[in-house]
Parts: sequence; C-alpha cells; structure tokens
Amino acid sequence: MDEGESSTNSPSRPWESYNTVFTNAKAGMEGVDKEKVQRIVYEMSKGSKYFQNEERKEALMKQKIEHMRERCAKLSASDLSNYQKVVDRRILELEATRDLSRVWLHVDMDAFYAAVETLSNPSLKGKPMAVGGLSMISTANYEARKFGVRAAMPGFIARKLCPDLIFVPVDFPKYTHYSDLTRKVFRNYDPNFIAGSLDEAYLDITEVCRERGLSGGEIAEELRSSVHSETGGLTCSAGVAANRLLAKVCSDINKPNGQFVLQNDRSTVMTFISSLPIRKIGGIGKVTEHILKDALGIKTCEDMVLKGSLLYALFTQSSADFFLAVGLGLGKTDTPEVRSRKSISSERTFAATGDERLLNSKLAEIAEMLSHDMKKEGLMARTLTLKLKTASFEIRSRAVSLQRYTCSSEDILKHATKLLKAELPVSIRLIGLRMSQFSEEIRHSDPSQGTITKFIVQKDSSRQNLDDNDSFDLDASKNCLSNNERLSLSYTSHDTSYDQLKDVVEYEEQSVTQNQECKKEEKRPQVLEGDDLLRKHKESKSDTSAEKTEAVSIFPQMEPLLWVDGYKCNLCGIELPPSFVEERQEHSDFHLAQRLQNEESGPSSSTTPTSKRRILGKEKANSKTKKQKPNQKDDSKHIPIHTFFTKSNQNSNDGTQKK
Ligand code: DCP
Ligand code: MG
Repeated sequence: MDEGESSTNSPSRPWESYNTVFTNAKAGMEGVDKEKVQRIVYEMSKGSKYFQNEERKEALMKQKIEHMRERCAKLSASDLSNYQKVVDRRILELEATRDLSRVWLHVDMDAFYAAVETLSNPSLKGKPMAVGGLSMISTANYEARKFGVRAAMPGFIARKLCPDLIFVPVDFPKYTHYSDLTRKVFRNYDPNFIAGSLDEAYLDITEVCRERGLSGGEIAEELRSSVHSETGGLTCSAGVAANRLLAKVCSDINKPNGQFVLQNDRSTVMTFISSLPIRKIGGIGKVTEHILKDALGIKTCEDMVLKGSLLYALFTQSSADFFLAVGLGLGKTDTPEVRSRKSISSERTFAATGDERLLNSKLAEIAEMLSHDMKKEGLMARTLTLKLKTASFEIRSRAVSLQRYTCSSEDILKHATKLLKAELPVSIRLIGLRMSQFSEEIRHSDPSQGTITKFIVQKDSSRQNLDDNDSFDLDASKNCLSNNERLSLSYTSHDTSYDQLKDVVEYEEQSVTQNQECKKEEKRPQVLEGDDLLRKHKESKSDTSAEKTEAVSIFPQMEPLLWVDGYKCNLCGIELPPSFVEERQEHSDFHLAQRLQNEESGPSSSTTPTSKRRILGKEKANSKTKKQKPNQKDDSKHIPIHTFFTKSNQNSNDGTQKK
C-alpha cells in the first residue's frame, strides 16, 4: 500500500520526486508500477503551468522540512525533557477520554461512480473503465486501477497509462439516486448516521448490536448485503471499530467488497495503530506526511507518541494534540451536534493582473457581494481574511481582526484594501474575502439558516464558497511567521471525507495581523479532526441544495468556467460535487493551464477528445445487470492485514472477516 513518497530526487529520474495527487495509491492499486506511473504523469504534465506550480510547492515543502530540521537540531536535551513532561501529562488526559463502549461502522461504496455505470451497462464489467473524460476522471474501476489510473487524474494521462481505457461520462443525478438507496439502508441501522460524501457514511451501531445481540462484524455483513440488494448489485466495504477515525481506516483494509473489524479493547487498538503508516489517517496528507517523516522521522502512528516531545516543541498544541491522539488510536465516538457555520466568503478568479486600480475594483465588488450575503443571512463577524492567488498560482492569505463585529461592505473593503495594499505590487489571478468569528448571539441562532444564498448565480463573476476551502497551502509560507514559529496544520473537509483527505490536507501557516498594525501573534490553532471535519463536510453538503450555477473563473476571450447546476463544468462536462473543493480548484487550474499553454504554443491537441469511440454515451447505459451476491468474493482479493502494515500485526484476534 501507500507508504508515502520520498522527497529524494535522482537527477536522472526527476519523476521520482514528482508526487501529485495522481500518483497517490488508492485501494486496488497495490501492484501498480509506481515509478512507471510517476514517469508518465511527469512526462505528460512537464512544462505546464500546473507542473511548474507543483514543482514550486515541492521546493517550498523541502525548504520547510529543512527549516524544521534546523529547529529540531537546536532543541536542547532539557527542552526535550520539558516537552516530554507535557506529553506524559497529555497522554494521561487523553487516555482518560478513551471510550471503548461504542461500535462505529464506516461504510464506503466500491468504485462508486464506476460501479453504478457498470450496473447500468454490464458490458463494461471486467474492462478497464473510468468515469469522466479526457480532461479529468472522477473515478476508475479496479481493473483500470491496476494500470495506475485513479480519481482526479486527467483522462489523457489515464489513457496513456491504460490505452484500452473506456471512458463513461459522468451522470451525477444517477449517483445521487443510488446514494439515496444506500442511505435508506443505513437509516435502518442508525437513523442519525453521518453522511460523508455520496458514497460513504459513519454509523453508530452500538444500539443495534445490543438490541439484536449481533456483533459489529455481523451487522456489517448484513448491512453490506442489504446495500447490495437494495441497489441491485453495488458492493461496499466496511470498517468496524471503537471510533470513527479507526473505523475509517478499517473500511479501506479489505476493499473492494470486504470488511475489517477492530475489536474494542485497548491493547488491540494499540497494536493496530502501532505500525499504521501515518498517511492512512484521515487528515494526514502529502504535506503533513512529508514534514513528519522527513523532518522528524515519524512514519507510523506509534512514532507520534514516541516522538511526542518533538511534536509539542515544533507544532501548535492543538496540532500536537491531534497527532498524539492519533498515536493513541483515539477518535471521535459521539454523534456530532448540529453544525454551525464558521465563516462566509466570496471569491473571484480572473485573468492575472497587477493593475492596482483593477484589483481594487474587484476587491470592492467582492466586498459588496460578501456584505450582501452576510446581511441576507443575518451574520456579523470580526475576522477578515484576504486570499490571493498570484499569477504563478501561489496562494497567500492575510487576516485581520476587527475591533467590532460588522457586515458592512465599507468596513470590509476598508480593511481588505489595506491588506491588499501590503501585498502590492503583485500580479493576481484570484481574490477571495472571508469573514469569520461570528458574533455569538447570531452564531447561536439558527445554524442551518441562511445557507440558501451561499452560492449565487453570476454569469460573469465567481462567487465561490470558501468555507470548505479556508485553509491555505504551503504557498502561504511567505506569510509572516507567528512569534514562536510553531506550525499549525489545518485539516480541511472534503467531499469524500477522511479518505480523500489523504490527498487534500493543506498546510496552513498564516499570520493574524491585529488591528492593521501587523502585530504578529500566534495563530489560533485550527486543527480540525473527526467531528469538525464531518461538521464542515456536512455543512458543505447541505449548503449545496440551493446551488445552481457557480462561476469560478473568468478568462478573457474564453468562456468562463461555470459549474452548471452546481456540479457540471461547462467547458468539458466533468461533474464534480461542490464539496470536492480541491478537485474543483485543480480542475479550474487545469483549464487555466490549458489555456495558458495554448496561448504560449498554439492550440493543443492533447486534450481533444479524438477517440470518441471509447467514450460511451449515457443512452447506452441502461440495461439491467445480473445480480451478484455481495460477499461472493475471492479471499485472495482481500488485502491481508500483514501486507497492509509495515510490521506484522501482533494481534492474533484482528477480526478480519473471511468470506
Ligand atoms: N470522486 C470524484 N473525484 C475525486 C474522488 C472521488 O468525483 N477526486 C467521486 C467518484 C467516486 C466517488 O466520489 O466514485 C467516491 O469516492 P471514493 O474515494 O470513495 O472512490 P471510489 O468509491 O470510486 O473507490 P473506492 O472503492 O476506493 O472507494
Ligand atoms: Mg468509495
């Protein structure tokens, strides 16, 4: 499985260090020749703006790792021993919160979009197939994954990896229909289940296990079988454990069409977690993994505890707490309460410009839009964040805490202008404004209220919700550092929840300037884990109902990129749910890069859908599929637990379900 990537680079094989989201392993990609995939992805994207941006991010990450190493080297023995005392105390406190009384089940559909398409058109069965098009694919079936083809990869690269790959256009309403069918089943086991993306959910099955005298594994078997019959043939995988964090990890172990049960006792949990690669944890993505591994030598969850003093010395307490909890196998066990909105935002993408007058006028429009949305939702807030994407795709963010709560466009613009001014001169392609830290009375009114206007249709402007995009990546390293230079890692939500978070965790290091005086202070910890992630995710999901069309880019002489009906790209037809924030951003960057390349070198043919014969029309996809038993699955397809972990699992009673 994915052991993470090395940052080392051999000059003769530059692709070895080119690790994009496309080269991350997903279930079903165990035997893939990773170097070949990396080489092809590297060669096919080399020279593009996207590629340059990836390289720049990689360079910044290396710089960050180096910096972290230096700080590590400066820590004295007495510093470390002091931090160790903090760790020991925190371990005791965290242990006191351990709850082994609940049984959580995480369920995730197998190759969801692809499986739904195969259900509609059984002739696809057994053939490598991807859902999406030449510009981007949403997912690939397990046959295609053997070639290294995976979600979020441009289709033209996927085709290079697998020349026989069949493309099927995305049919989002169809997936929603099947998702609803699965949720009908979930409700029978936990009426308050927590939906992740369309294809996954967390269920507290404690009560149902008790009432029916069945084990978690038995309920999981039954639920999977029920999903299979209710949907007419879709399979899913499940994980059962004491908390959601562990259940999520478990559901991936025997994918596809499998399950894994982790017994609810401390020693089993500790054995399980001890050798678990950190990247398996929802919330720990590429950047975090590299920093922990390359700078601190933390590879497994157990290392988080063993090197706890370094974590507390170098990260904010909240980040270090998160890492330590992971190292102890602790996760959320309660059902999250009603979500509450954390921020509201607007942003616009446009052709890069350094023209101050133009930038100011765009800023004024965004401030106006934001203020309008806030007023409609009855919100007042006092932290303003300015987000900028420069011409070279660098993301910067600046924040200011205002002295009073406001929703007035004049206030917002006044402070935003000052923040922007401090960045000039610079060529910018995106400006975003976000207001957070709402006044308590308003925040505590009706949290579900006011989501309707979150996405506003605007033909020629972008008004993109930043709620789910409110962390800033490594590029933000140009920001002022906080006083003690501790790092705060932000765990952002994503439509596919924890699993996908592996790909989307962003690195956040932003400064908060108080009252415009650029007085540095340590940023408030912003680690989101478990419930927070879910809450954020749920927020984004429920907010999408009112969404119609969202414009995310404006390129002169080019049709703007619009998310038609909230999910379909008008430029290429790819359909991405609104909360696939990262993928959407990548997708929009992709079109932008495409355009920039075209400008530089004339029209490119690489992404022209030449091979229509392999792209199946939706009209063909209608015949009924033959039902198969969900659990008819060769044991050999299961990923044995001993290969899943880097060292053998000592736990003989690991609960692996054999079918
Ligand atoms: N999806 C997407 N873009 C992504 C990732 C996922 O559009 N970058 C969509 C297509 C997937 C669905 O979400 O079918 C669920 O995502 P998963 O990560 O659960 O992937 P799959 O269900 O396809 O495969 P797996 O068997 O690994 O769960
Ligand atoms: Mg899935």
